[in-house]
Amino acid sequence: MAQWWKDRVVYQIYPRSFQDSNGDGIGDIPGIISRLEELSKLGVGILWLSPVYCSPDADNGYDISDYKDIDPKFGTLADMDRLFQEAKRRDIRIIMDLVINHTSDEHEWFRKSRRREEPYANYYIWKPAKNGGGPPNNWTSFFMGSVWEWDERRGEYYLHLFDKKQPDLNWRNPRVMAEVKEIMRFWLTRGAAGFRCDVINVLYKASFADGKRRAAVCGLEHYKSQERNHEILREFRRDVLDDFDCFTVGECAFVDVEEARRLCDPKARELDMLIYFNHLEVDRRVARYMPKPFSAKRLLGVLTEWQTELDWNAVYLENHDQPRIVSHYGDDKRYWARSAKMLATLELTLRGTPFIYEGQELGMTNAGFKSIGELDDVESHNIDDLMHSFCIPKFLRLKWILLASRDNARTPVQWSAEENAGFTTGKPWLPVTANYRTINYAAQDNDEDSVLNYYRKLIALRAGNDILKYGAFTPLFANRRVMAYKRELNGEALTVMLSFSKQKARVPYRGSIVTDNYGRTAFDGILQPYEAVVIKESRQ
Ligand code: ISL
Ligand code: CA
Repeated sequence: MAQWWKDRVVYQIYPRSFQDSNGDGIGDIPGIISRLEELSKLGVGILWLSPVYCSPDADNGYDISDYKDIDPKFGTLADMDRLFQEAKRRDIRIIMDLVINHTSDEHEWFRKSRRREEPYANYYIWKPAKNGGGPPNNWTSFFMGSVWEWDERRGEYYLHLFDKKQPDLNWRNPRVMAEVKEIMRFWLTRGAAGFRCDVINVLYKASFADGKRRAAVCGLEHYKSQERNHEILREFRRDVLDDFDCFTVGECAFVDVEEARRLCDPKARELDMLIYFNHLEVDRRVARYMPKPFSAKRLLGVLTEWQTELDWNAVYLENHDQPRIVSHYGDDKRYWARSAKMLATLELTLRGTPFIYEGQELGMTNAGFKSIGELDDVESHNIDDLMHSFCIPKFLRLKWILLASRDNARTPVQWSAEENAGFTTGKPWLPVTANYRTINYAAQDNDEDSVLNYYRKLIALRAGNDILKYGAFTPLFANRRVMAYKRELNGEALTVMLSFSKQKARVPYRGSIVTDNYGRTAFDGILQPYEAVVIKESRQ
């Protein structure tokens, strides 16, 4: 069924790195408003804002201390209202980040919970020490180490799946449910068009027994996608979301297709679509920190499973937690522009709602960090400590972490060749990537052949093409370096061929060109390095 959130392309803004308006080195809401024209020109119809709520920034806003106010570094509620209005004028809708697995330890609820002050005493997951002072179980955090932190004041441990400054809410407490519903209503009434729901499949902890040892995240089986978690999502729909014209996209940790089918079942409507990770991990061993060689065949395998098993899903190649795609599956040196455009073709010819991350449309690259000291991200530092404790040598730790660090995607958007890439007149909170003098918006805006204009062209192509939006997906062929697939609707088909390699490759398909990143007008069956070709099948 057609829906506005299927027709449109989403653009993710990481507010602190998007555009600074007042010279403090931190991007802000007035900065976003000042760039709406550029976003409109790109052709995006929905913005997802990473958290802009009050936060002490232990995890850059994913630790919220007040859900109903804007952090002063980003602006005011009045600025946010103006952003909703200005975006609406350009027919752009906005979804907010809903982070409800945990809050900040500086949230008023937690400060009171710590003191056992009612009604907050049971808003979080508190447990007494076990066997003479030890933690309640062996679970490990997504950010390394135990999930349990001892609280002197309360004389109990509290649970945190992420940083110790991100205590998990207690989803057994009906008051927590009521609070969150009110928060959702607050933003939907102000103008939000839905939510990106942070780690939404781990809310409900069904038991606190020890976890299986040797799991990447120990304890997962006790809280991932529990029955009650599904119910909670249905309750959000019934009691809140159904009253508004909105959609949800849930970020789901360690999710597989089977679980995803259930979460996105159009009948149950727990989520409208979800964010999974497997397609970005085909060249990784343990989650994303240990590399192994890339294979286009493996990538097509993962994509095929997700494209065919779910009726609809989110499609993305970058976000604020992942390295830049051109540095990951592309080539950020000789074939930088070619490979950035090839990856654009991949994203915009799959079935689903495309999510483009700020700077992706410019082909922004990894940051080129040289030392751990340059990194801001809490996860990078924790993983470094953990690898250190396993005696992994420094040169390897450095190589792996600098390549995969979440900060690679968090450097400021490169708007121009001016100082600090036109992002700020002050000192940016995270340094601008050195290549901003050549890779930037101003240089690409009027260059017909630029990565930016290629994105504009493909977004427009998708908007006017029902095969690309709603056609069925069928894999055709893949090897280590190239892949081909087909999109088909009402007897019409488009074939997409992509090269992930510096070598030429022969493919067995022919037809008239719909789009191509080499600008050619006829296809001879040979893919050039990092070429992307979309053809309309010739009927022979
Ligand atoms: O589980 C993962 C991979 O399968 C992790 O990547 C996990 O889903 C991810 O770390 C969760 O990310 C989200 O919540 C975090 C926050 O730090 C991230 O920025 C956010 O996107 C805690 O709120
Ligand atoms: Ca600012």
